[in-house]
Amino acid sequence: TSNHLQHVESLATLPSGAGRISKLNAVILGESLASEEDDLVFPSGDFSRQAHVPSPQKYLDMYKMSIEDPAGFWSDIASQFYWKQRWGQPVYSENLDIRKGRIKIEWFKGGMTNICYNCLDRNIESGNGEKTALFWEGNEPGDDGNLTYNQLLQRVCQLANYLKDIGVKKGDAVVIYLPMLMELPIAMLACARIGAVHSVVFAGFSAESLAQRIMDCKPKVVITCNAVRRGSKIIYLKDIVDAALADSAQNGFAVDVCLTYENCSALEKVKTKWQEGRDTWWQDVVTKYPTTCDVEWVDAEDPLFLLYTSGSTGKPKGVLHTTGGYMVYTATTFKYAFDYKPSDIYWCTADCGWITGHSYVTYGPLLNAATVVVFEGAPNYPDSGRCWDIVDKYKVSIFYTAPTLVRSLMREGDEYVTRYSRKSLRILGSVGEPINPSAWRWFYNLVGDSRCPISDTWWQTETGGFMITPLPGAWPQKPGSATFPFFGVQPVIVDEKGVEIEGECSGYLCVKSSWPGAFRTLYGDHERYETTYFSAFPGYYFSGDGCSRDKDGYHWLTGRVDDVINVSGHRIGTAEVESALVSHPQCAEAAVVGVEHEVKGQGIYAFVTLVEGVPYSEDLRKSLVLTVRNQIGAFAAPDKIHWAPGLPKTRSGKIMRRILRKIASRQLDELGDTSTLADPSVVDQLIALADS
Ligand code: 6R9
Repeated sequence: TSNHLQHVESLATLPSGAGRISKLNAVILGESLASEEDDLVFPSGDFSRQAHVPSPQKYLDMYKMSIEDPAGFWSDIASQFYWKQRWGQPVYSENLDIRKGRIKIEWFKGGMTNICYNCLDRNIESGNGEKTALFWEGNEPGDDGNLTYNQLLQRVCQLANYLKDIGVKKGDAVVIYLPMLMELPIAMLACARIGAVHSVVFAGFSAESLAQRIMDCKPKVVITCNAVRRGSKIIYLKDIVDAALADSAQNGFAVDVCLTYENCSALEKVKTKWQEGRDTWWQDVVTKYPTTCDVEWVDAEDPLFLLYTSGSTGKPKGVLHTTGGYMVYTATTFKYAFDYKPSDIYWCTADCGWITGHSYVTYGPLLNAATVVVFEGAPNYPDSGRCWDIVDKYKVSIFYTAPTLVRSLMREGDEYVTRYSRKSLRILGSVGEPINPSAWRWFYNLVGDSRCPISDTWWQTETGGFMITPLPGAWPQKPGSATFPFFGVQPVIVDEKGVEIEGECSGYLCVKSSWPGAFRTLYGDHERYETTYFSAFPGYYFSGDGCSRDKDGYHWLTGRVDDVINVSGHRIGTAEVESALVSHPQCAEAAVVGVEHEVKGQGIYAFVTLVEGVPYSEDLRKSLVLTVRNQIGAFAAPDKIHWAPGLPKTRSGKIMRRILRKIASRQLDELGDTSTLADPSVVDQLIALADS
């Protein structure tokens, strides 16, 4: 069925002579203690024995089932959720082949359910009402709170009732622009309860980016807060929202209501600007509503949320996820990849403004009745031990974060880690970019005391949930490899002609059949969905990532192969940064490439040419960087501006980024052929100006 299956089968059935395989058998027999040999890191026998998937064989059996009978496999799992009405037949239908017509993916169509009901009411009915759903840790140590499942449901219902009362209906969009307060998952769940479509915008985005998203999805209401503290800084979010709403209104779309939470952790009481008739304090209205609210039953294929993400052109893409398949998929991936048990305390450091916060702060964990830590602050405030302080305080057992955070803490020294016990930790997780083996080992050996498997989860906003991920009890790990596909996922590696390559190889990572958590379209632009993801390699979903597979069938992600840069796990399109730069009145042209960055993974390196007669200066550099910060957000600010009198272009006028990448990374002896350039001398000019 799949060449992946052959790989893992051969791995599991090799004779036990080789050292590697006898180790593997030891794992299967549950005899091995945590040990490291060659490049393999084994879970301990104790760990494997208690795991949901305790052995390669068990993984293989389940994987095989999921590929041979996806409908049966996923129906069994879906039956564990509450459905007002069961789905019809077929369980799923798909067309991933652009040559055969419109791309279409549907799962559990005809089934009526509600994801908020499944996160809250269902878990309360099964006896988890008094279990802690959320622990909230504020920016300031000592500032904290918590909600049980019962209390969370009440809060969600109050907001849901308020939203209904102001006219929000099934299918309406709601934009949420909040920091990591409990009100953020509350707002997401309240939308889901009434069938409204939430679109969370990361609260680090600028007013312009927010306005762009508001104008695209046209929400009735925007939910925000007055201000937030982050580290020692205070950020006045409402001012940013005001600017975005003014911008949007000027462009013909006025938002009716701006619901503003008064965030008490923003201790300084500043006067929040107010537009009467539009702005409402959350605390003044929401708390007056009843604490129960009927559920809006929706079709499995009704939209749940929109989340904008960067692509290789300037305009962000509104990735649309629907309800039923996403629910089943996030819950299942969470359970298996983190080997989740009811006694776990789970903390994911991602912000709900990104997909990780949707699937693995809010939905996946709550669907499993997990206890989730929500952290408002910054990981280095008041010092670099904050994460481990939080781990000890809440007895966190599953800690999920990004390589960029691991690398930045690694630089601060081991002392910040060893000062804390971390005894509660059981499993570690990594997401957002490839984790370099050295960071992997530091995370594993130091943070996890060499006893916690690392789930290095490869997935995307588009995939909804984990695609390639270790199942921590099943497989020995290789530092830096995301290992094997999750149940139901058929990854393939293709060459530049779109031909699947077998065995040990590297190429473009595609997926060959649908999975329940897949996105269904780009909001308002199904054609862009088809061209971006399904046209490069007809017959497949193309991820935009490069990948290699080693002799044992392990997958190694190698990063984006398109014009997307991954900065600290945040996707940023080079075109977006370029268009921000050229909007500066003194910038004529810009070309942006990614360069290796010690902490961020990739940094943003911008080549700019200036309007005729404008001299380059330090002030101009600052002003260019500021333009990007203002238009996209601080996280997209270029690390380096390289003034260029001219850019290397082909005779047809195409910028040769290959050459720019080499110059940016100072690999000057690898520039390759420059003879096809319209003016080869610009390359020497650029090199001469590189460090000025
Ligand atoms: C979940 C998320 C997706 C892109 C993806 C890839 C990179 C994410 C990774 C990883 C290697 C991992 N990526 N996880 N690369 N190993 N474990 O990050 O979604 O923001 O959409 O980014 O991130 O390049 O294509 P998103």
